[in-house]
Amino acid sequence: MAKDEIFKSEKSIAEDFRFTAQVAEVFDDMLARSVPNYQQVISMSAQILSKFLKPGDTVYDLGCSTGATLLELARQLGELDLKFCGIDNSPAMISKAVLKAEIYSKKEQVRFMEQDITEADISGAGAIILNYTLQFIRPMLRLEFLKKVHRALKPGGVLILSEKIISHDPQLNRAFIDFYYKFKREQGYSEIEISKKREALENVLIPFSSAENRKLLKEAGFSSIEPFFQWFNFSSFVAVK
Ligand code: GEK
Repeated sequence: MAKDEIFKSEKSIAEDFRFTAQVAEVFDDMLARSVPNYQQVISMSAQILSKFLKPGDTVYDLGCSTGATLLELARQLGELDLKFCGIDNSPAMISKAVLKAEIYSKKEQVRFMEQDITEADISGAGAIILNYTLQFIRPMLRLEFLKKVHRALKPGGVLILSEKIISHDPQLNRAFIDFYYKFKREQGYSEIEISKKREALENVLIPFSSAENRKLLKEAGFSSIEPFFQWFNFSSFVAVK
């Protein structure tokens, strides 16, 4: 796996973060070292999906990046006869995802589409995964988008939503961010890399609080909503239609 050294160079220019070919190349390493408990959330999601899905159901992953989540879900839920579809608007991410599906011989079961998730046709979904991606959708558009996600699910279908979150309590917010930067240092990122990435994401990744995300899900129409995992400033919800 290529190592993420995007923000290592002293002279890398300050600009807003974008999902370019350079980022896609190192993205699996970036996620593994930047999202705490990434694999655990996927395995917990697989357990939830195995309870709610029926043979023939389709699982959509919106903002699928290089397909890591769907390919792992296809592996863990192999005996359930499910179909998987990943959607992302970064051409470089989708090319990587398609290549990985080929390498793991999963092309029949797992397909990938380059498209904007706010425009994609995802109707009739058994489950929708939206991991660390709603945070990149403009806040004003989030409710409308989640309503579309709700409409697209079959009755009884599930949404898995994972996000970076904030706390409106300044003391706890600061503490959780400090714990997160400690995690990143332990993953081998330097202070410079951490602060450059933070700057690049400043106007691009806009996190809500756990309560705000729950409220959005409720307003979008979901009846049962529960957080199933939280690590300081990262949280995952399951919501049932
Ligand atoms: C994972 N879920 O492995 N339409 C389509 N794709 C989008 C849009 C949009 N409007 N906005 C952002 N993206 C993955 C990780 S990464 C999270 C998701 C992160 C895509 C963008 O191209 C990128 O691949 C993904 O959303 C966000 O669990 O980088 O922090």
